[in-house]
Amino acid sequence: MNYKVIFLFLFSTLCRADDGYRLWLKYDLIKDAGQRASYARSAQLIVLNSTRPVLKTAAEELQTGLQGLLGKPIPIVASAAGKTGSIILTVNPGQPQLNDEGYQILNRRNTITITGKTDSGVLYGVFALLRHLQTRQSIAQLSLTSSPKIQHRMLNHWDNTDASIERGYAGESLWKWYELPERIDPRYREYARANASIGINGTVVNNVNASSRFLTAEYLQKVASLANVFRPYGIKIYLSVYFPAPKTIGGLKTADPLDPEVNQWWTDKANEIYKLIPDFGGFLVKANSEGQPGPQDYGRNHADGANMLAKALAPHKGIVIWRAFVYKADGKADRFKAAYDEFKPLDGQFEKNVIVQVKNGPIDFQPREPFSPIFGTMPQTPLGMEFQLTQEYLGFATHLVYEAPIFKECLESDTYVGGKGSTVAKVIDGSLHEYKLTAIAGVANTGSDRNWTGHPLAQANWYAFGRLAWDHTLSAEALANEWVTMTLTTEPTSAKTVTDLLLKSREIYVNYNTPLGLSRPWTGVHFAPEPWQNRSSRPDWTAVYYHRADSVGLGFDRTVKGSHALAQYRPEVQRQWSNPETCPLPYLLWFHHIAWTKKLSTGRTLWDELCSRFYSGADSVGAMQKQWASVKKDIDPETFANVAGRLVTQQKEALWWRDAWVLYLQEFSKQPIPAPFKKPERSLKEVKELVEIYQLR
Ligand code: GCV
Repeated sequence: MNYKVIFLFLFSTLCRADDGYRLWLKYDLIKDAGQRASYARSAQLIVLNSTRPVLKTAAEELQTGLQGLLGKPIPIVASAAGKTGSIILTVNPGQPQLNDEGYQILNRRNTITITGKTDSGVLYGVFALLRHLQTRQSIAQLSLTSSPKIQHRMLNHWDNTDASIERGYAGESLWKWYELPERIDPRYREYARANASIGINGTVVNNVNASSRFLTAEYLQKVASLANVFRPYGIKIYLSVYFPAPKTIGGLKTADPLDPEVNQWWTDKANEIYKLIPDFGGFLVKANSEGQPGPQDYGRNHADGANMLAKALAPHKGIVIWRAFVYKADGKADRFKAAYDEFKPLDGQFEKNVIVQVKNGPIDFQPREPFSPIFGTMPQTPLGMEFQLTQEYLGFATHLVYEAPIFKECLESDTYVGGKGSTVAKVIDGSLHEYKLTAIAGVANTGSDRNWTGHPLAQANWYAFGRLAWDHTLSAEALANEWVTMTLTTEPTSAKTVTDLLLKSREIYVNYNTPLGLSRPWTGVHFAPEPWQNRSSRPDWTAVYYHRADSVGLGFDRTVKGSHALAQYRPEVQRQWSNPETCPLPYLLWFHHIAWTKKLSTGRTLWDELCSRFYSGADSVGAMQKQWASVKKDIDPETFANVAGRLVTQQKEALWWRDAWVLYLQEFSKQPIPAPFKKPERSLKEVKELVEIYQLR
C-alpha cells in the first residue's frame, strides 16, 4: 500500500467514526437523491429581514442543517423577490393560536413560512422543520402549529467550582470557571444549540449544594460571559444560591430572611447581577435540606426565605425556584412524608414569582417511585417538576436506561386533586389550577466526555426530557424513534430495533434492581447493591430503613397500620393503593409489608415473584446485547463498540444486583430459589467483598 492509499484509508475511517459529539444535530447528507430533490424544492433560499440575534441564530441553524442534509449551499437573503422554494422566517406578535414561544410552519406552493410570536418561536420552528427532514417526513403540504405547554424548561447542573459534578458520570463539568470570562470554549455554543433544538430555555449552571463564590463580582463576570453565549439561543441563565451568602460573602452577622439588612443585601446583589445579565432568569435554592442552611435556622419557614429572594428579583422579572426536597434526620419518622408535611401548610403563602420545585417522587429519584403527594395538594402555589437525567440510581453511565417512560409514568399519574383526570402533567403545566408560572427541570446528565453523556444512548434522555418539557403529551416511543433516527440510523428496521431496546430498558433495570416497589436510596456508593447496609450517621441513610426485610416479609408499611403516608394522597388514590390486593404491583412494596409466602396477582408468592423478576431482569440484559448486535451494520462502528462494551458491563452488574438481593433476602425468607432458576454460584460474602472494593479509598 502506498502512502496515498494509507492516507485515504485513514481519512475515510476518520470521517466515518462518530464519537457522539454532534448529538442529534448531525445533518449528514440524505443519501436518497429523490428525497433530497423533493425537500430542495421548498428549500432554495432562507429569507430573513432582521439582524436580531435569536433570528440570526435561527437562519444560521437552518442554513447549517439544510446544507448538510441537502449537500448544497443555501443562501440567507433579506427578500425572496418572488422566488419560490424559499423558507421565510417571520415574527408576528399578533399570531393567534400560539403562545409566546410557539411557532407555525406552513408550506404553500413550495414556499415555507415559519412564523413565531417571538424570535424564540421562530428558532423553535426552524428546529422543528429540520427535525422533519432528519426523520425523513414529507414537507410538501406541511402545516404544523405548536406551543410549549410549560414556560420554564430547564436543565439543572449540579456542577461545582472545581469542575466536579455531583452525581455526574460523563466526565467533568462543561464550565471551565478558571478560563472564563476571557476564554469561551466553543463547546458552550454547541451546548446551547442542542438545548434550543429541543426547546430548553433555561439553565442553572451550578450545584444546588451551592458555593457562595458564584455570587461574587469575580464569578458573576464569568456567569455573564456564559449568558452571552446562551442568549442568541433563547436560553436564560440561572444560579443556585447559598442561602447564608449575606454572611459568607456579605460580611453580615445573619442571613435571617426577615432582617432588613439581609433583604437589602439580596436587593443589591440582584441589582448587581441584572446590570451584568439583563435577562438573568433567577435563583434556584436548596435550603434546610441535607445539611444546607436555610430560613429555618432563624426560626423562619420556607416561604419567608423564598419570598425575601423573590422581592429582590421581582423588579427585574426574575423568579425563585425553591426546592421541596427536604427531610429531617428522624429515624422514627417516615422520610416519605417529610416534604409534604413541611410544604402543605405553606400553600398560598409564596410571592407570585416563586415556584416550588418538587422531585417526581416522594423520596429521591428511585428507579420507580409513586408520584410525590405534593402534586395533589398545593393548588395555590405553582409547582414545578424536577426529574433526574443523570443516572444516580440508574446504573450511572454504564447501564442503559431510557428515562422517558419514567417521566411519562409520573406525568400521567392521576392526583385526583380536581377530580378524575387531574394528572401531574395538568398540575405542572398550570392548566388545572391556572398557575401563572410553570416550570420543569431535568438534573443534567452532561459532562466533558466527547459524547456529552458517557453512555452514548443516554443522550436520548436529555433529548426526550427537552421534548417532553415542551409537550408532555408526546409518547416515549415516538421520542425514542425520533432520537434514534436523528442520531444513530435512518434505516427503518434498525431504528425500530433500537427504539424497542430503549423502550424496554427501564423495566429491565427495575426488574434486576428494585422490583415490585423496592427502593434503595441509601448513602453508600449509590452504584453497588448494599441491601445489608444498616449503619450510617442517620437511620434514613441506611438500606434496611427502606426495604424492611424481616422473617415475616418485605416492604415499608405506609398504610394506616404503618406510617400512614398514604393519607397524603387523595381518597381515590388511597383507596386503590392502601389495599395490597388492588395496589399496582410496581408500587406494592412502597406501601405494604408483604409476607414472603403471600400469593400475588401473578399467581406466584412474593418470594417467587421477586426471584422471577431478579432473574428475568438479569437475563434480559443478555437479550439486549443480542438485539444491539443485530443492528451493527447500520450503526457507526465507534458508537456500536462503545454501547456493546457498556452492555457487557451491565450484564455483569445485573447479575451482581440479582445475587446480592436474592442471597441477602433469602436469609430472611428462608425459601429456596424457585425452579427453573439456579442458586447463584457465589456466596453473599463474596458479593459483599465485591461491593467493598467500590468503597475503598
Ligand atoms: C445535590 C440526593 C443526591 C444528592 C443531591 C440531593 C438533592 O440526595 O444524592 O447528591 O444533592 O439528592 O437533590 O439535593
